[in-house]
Amino acid sequence: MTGAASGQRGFLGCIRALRMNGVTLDLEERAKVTPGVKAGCSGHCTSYGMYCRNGGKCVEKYNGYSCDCSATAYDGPFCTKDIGGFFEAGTLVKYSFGSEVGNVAPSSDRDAQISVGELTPRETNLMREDLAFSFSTSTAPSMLVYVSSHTQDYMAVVLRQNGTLQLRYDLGGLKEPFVVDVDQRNLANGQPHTVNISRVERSIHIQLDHYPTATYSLPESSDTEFNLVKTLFLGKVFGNYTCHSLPAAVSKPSWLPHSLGQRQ
Ligand SMILES: [Ca+2]
Repeated sequence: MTGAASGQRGFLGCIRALRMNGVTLDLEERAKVTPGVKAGCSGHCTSYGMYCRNGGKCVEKYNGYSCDCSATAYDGPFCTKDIGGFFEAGTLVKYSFGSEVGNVAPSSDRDAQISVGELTPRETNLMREDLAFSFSTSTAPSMLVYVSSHTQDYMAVVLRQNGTLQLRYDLGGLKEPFVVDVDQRNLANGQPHTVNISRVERSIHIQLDHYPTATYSLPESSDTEFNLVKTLFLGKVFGNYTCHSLPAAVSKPSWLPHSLGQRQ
């Protein structure tokens, strides 16, 4: 049953299977004779919800529906419009978490800084992260995402020299960062690729494009907390006096010096 009593902001949605004191009340009969209430629980989303794409949520409206794209990386009436940025070589975008709010990065680089501090507590210690993005490039090695912290903890997603995807986690406790070489596909082929990474404590799930999700586990000795998350970089790591731009940085095994976290 859809609809609402006219003249006031009431319930919008469907009520079904109404019972009181063990008696089923005939809602459909009553709906037919009540203005604004229709029999059946179809609504608009049942018929048209599939037009909300990319995980957009169909929202019932009084005279139709709309797509809520807020939990997706898309925009537009049907969540089909890509929200993305084209990066020229050496450029970066950074999102600062927590205490970096309002700070402006040195302007020597063409970079954009967007503060998302309001979204996270001032001191952010994460037991879990979810990260999803799409990219296309013909250039490898490249740094896709790097998340720094006020500690030595970091995570990074890079394309290696041969175009394969690599995930690096250092949450402390390990001599070397935990490295996952996702698979042998060359992703620097100009085609769009989708990456989904989620970590819950030691357990890491990575899904690449439509391939099955692969699961990895941080070693026992690894810390499970991503402490004092600071900045998310796309495209390049940027410090006050040093630019850890690619490709040089990625091609070295120790491309992220441990002191980097403190320096930027
Ligand atoms: Ca840690």
